[in-house]
Formats: sequence, C-alpha cells, structure tokens
Amino acid sequence: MTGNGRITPWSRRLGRTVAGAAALAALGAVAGCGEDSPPEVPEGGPAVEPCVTASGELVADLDADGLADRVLDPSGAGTGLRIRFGAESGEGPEAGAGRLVGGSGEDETMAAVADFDGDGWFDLVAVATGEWQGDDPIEPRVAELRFGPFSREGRGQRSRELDLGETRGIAVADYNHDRYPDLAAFVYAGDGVYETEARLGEAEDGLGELTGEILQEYTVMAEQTGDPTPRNMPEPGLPSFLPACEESGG
Ligand SMILES: [Ca+2]
Ligand SMILES: [Ca+2]
Repeated sequence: MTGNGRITPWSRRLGRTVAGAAALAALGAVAGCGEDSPPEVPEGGPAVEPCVTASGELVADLDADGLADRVLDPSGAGTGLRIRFGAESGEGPEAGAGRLVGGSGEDETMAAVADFDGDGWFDLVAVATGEWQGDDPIEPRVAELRFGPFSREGRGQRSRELDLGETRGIAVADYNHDRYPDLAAFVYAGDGVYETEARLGEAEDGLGELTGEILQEYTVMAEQTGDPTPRNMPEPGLPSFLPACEESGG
C-alpha cells in the first residue's frame, strides 16, 4: 500500500551495498590508497623531455609512468583543456578539465598545466566556479595548485589553495621572464568589470599571492561590454619555457 511496503529485501541490501561502497571509497580517499592516489615520484626525475608542438600542445610525462602525455587547450582559457595520457604510445585515456578538476557538474571547470615551481614535474591548476550570480563576484568552489606528478584523475602530490576571485578562464603565461611559468586568471571583478590578473610562478609556493605591485604591473581590465569572454589573456606562455618538439614528418 505505501512506498515503504514495496521495498524488497534485495533493494534494502542494494542500498546498504551502495552506502558501504561509498564509505569504502571515502576511506580510500582518506588513506590515500586506491586508484585516486597521487602517482609515485620516480627517482631521477621525468623520463620524458617536455616540449611544445608547433600548434601549442604540451608533450610531457604528467603522471610519471614514463610515457609522454599530451595537453591540448583549444579554448586558450583552460575550459576546453584535455589531456591524452600515454598519447604517444597509442590510444591513451583522455581527461577533460571537468574530470581533472572534479567539479559538481554545474560548475564551470578549467585547468592549466605547467611546472610552476620549477622542480621538473608539471603541476595542475584546478578551478571550478559556480554560475554567475549578478553584480557581486562569487568565490570559486575549487581554486588550487596541485603539485605534480598528478594522477589521471587530477590528484597531485600535495595541493595549495589559490586566492582567486570569480575566475572564468586561466592560462599559462610568462609575465616576468624568470625561469618560472606564471598564471593568468580571467576574473569577474563585479559591477560588469572583468580583468586578467597575474600570479607569478616561484620555487616555494609554486604560485605567489596577488600583491599590490603585481596588481598594478600586470592586471588588464576588460572593456565593460558585459561580454564574459577572455579577450585580454596574454600570449600563451609555455613556449618561453620549453623547447619546440621535433615534429616527425608523417
Ligand atoms: Ca612542479
Ligand atoms: Ca615567471
């Protein structure tokens, strides 16, 4: 007669099994074991020498399995970023920004890959921002730097929160021409104003804080057109830091 009366022993057991699996998965995440754990760091550094293709794709071993991976970002703003793991040795699994960042599905997700702290392993910037709310900017739900090597699910060796505002696009840049790649963030500042801000790569924290000096020197305001398109992103930065790949003739 009632909904409760229709529950069979099987569906009760199924419910328990699902709950049990979720609990196990949570335990696995806490213990750092299972598929979603960060990759082990091999002694002696990466086996693949990183390079950038003529079309701007990064080739490097991101997950430390000794195989070259390929990063594509046709969006130029991190939202369309995809990584083909093991791409050079056949058909590898592909991961988009949504999977790497781990957003809720309603968030806008974006990712950027560079060796921000200069330790030889490529790091992942992961950002998930909710829907635009109106005049006042919102905080991103995820904004962190995950130190590489990182897993195919985007899990790093450790991570650090980044002080980003309502971020709608990110890209690797070369602002101050030192040996560390920098991050450009396209941010909604409120009241119809968008701006592109800089965070500078550095050895210790990977990416520094936004200081008044950096704000003054590198921030570019977008025109107040109400058009949330990152038109004022800097030139792609990776080619400043990496050699060009030797493209094979066929
Ligand atoms: Ca690194
Ligand atoms: Ca730099």
